[in-house]
Amino acid sequence: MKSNKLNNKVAIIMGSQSDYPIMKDCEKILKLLKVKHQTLIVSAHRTPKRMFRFAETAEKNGFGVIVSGAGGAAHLPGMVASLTTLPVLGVPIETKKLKGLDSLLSMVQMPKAVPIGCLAIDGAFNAGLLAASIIGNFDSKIKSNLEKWRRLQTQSIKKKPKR
Ligand code: RP5
Repeated sequence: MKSNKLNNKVAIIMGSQSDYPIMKDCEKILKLLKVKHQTLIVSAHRTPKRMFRFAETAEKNGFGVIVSGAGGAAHLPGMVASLTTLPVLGVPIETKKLKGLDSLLSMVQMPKAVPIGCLAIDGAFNAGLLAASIIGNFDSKIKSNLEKWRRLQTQSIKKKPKR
């Protein structure tokens, strides 16, 4: 699928409303870095048709990266990745029974041929940073926002611990 405009938007999708308290960290950093984004609930098993529509039109709709949170048998990022060649970053959400190990393994063990990038359990903030870094490859404003954020972070680290 060809897109003529600059695909500089990030889609933040999640399988359930219950993922939002974690996924809002991704919104937070994208907002700070002034990366355009849109947040949606898209479930692979509860709203499969919505997932298909979303994934198949994501590129045409100006998205350059998809960040997908999901918990348990976390198939959402892999399913979405199977329907688009946009980079998909998975955020395994911590679960009650298995502490998110289920979500992590579901994502990180994606079989050969359709990859996704997998962040840490509940790593939505880093997913946002990585998404900004990808967008920054072709959007110099975002790259410089990210560089500034990194500089400030470095400056904020004290040399000695507080006693
Ligand atoms: C997954 O099931 C979602 O991504 C969520 O992490 C998990 C539990 O969903 P709820 O039962 O809280 O809606 O699809």
